[in-house]
Amino acid sequence: MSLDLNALKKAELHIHIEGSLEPELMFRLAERNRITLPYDSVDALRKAYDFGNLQDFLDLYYRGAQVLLHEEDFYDLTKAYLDQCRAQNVTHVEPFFDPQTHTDRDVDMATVIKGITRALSDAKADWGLSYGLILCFLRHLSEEEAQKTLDAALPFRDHFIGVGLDSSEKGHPPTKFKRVFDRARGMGLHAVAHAGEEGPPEYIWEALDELGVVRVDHGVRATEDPALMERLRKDQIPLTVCPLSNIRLKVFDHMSQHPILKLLEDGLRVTVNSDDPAYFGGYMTENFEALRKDLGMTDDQARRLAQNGFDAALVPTS
Ligand code: ES4
Ligand code: ZN
Repeated sequence: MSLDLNALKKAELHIHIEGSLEPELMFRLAERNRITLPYDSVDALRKAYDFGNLQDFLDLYYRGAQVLLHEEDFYDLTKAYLDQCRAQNVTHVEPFFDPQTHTDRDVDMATVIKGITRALSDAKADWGLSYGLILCFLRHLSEEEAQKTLDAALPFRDHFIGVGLDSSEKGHPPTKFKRVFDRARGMGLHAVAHAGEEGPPEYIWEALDELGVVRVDHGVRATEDPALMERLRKDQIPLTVCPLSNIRLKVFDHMSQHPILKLLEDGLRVTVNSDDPAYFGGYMTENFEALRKDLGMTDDQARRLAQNGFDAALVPTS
């Protein structure tokens, strides 16, 4: 009998909470908030999830998030994700949220943060989840807008543990956000950033050396740069790799070409994550299952990948 990947205790370090919005909940919230979606049915919406690249996905992801208006909506979104975590033995999570996706639609920062954190703290009380929330800046917008976003979040400083950088990578290098990351780190926030998903290895160097990140989100294009591989290995910088995401967004043609096990066997601290599970075809267990099916991941490798998730956490895990 092989290892039960659902029963394996796991930690998730790369999940955009807005990316856990399942089509069924999107329709329910649209109805509750009297918003018309440009799709006739859940099935029609799911059929639209056929992406040529990251930008194709982001266009649908930002549109989907428009059904989120009230604190209760953010609570319901987060609760549904955490119910999945419980069912899949994901006992520690460090979710991202994208405040600008909401504040730019005149939804208050307080509404967003309170709804998300109430669901997280309920799960902690109900079943022992441990967590830390990470505020992400949208890199296709300006650094000035990122600074304003950090300002708006300051009344809720104790509700999040770090800052991240997401959205369209190409043409938006980490260096663009050096000053806001310096400021956030000065406030005791941890820094992480998406780098080397679609963007070049140079962006991973910049995230490390200019933004001071302690973890790299994706980072899979590091395989193109031997000196960078050595740096990541020597410093044991965690990579939050998202296998199903990388296939759905055509970073690699097929899972059999995914470098995650090569990275692991080269001694890098790699972790498995779902990224945007409602859009990419699965949560944590499905990501682990895909590695077994298409890459021949062994039980020992699965255990090491899962343990890396806990070792790479930014706050104490349960
Ligand atoms: C994202 Cl897969 C991915 N990459 C960059 N930004 C994102 N936001 C949500 N999912
Ligand atoms: Zn991501």
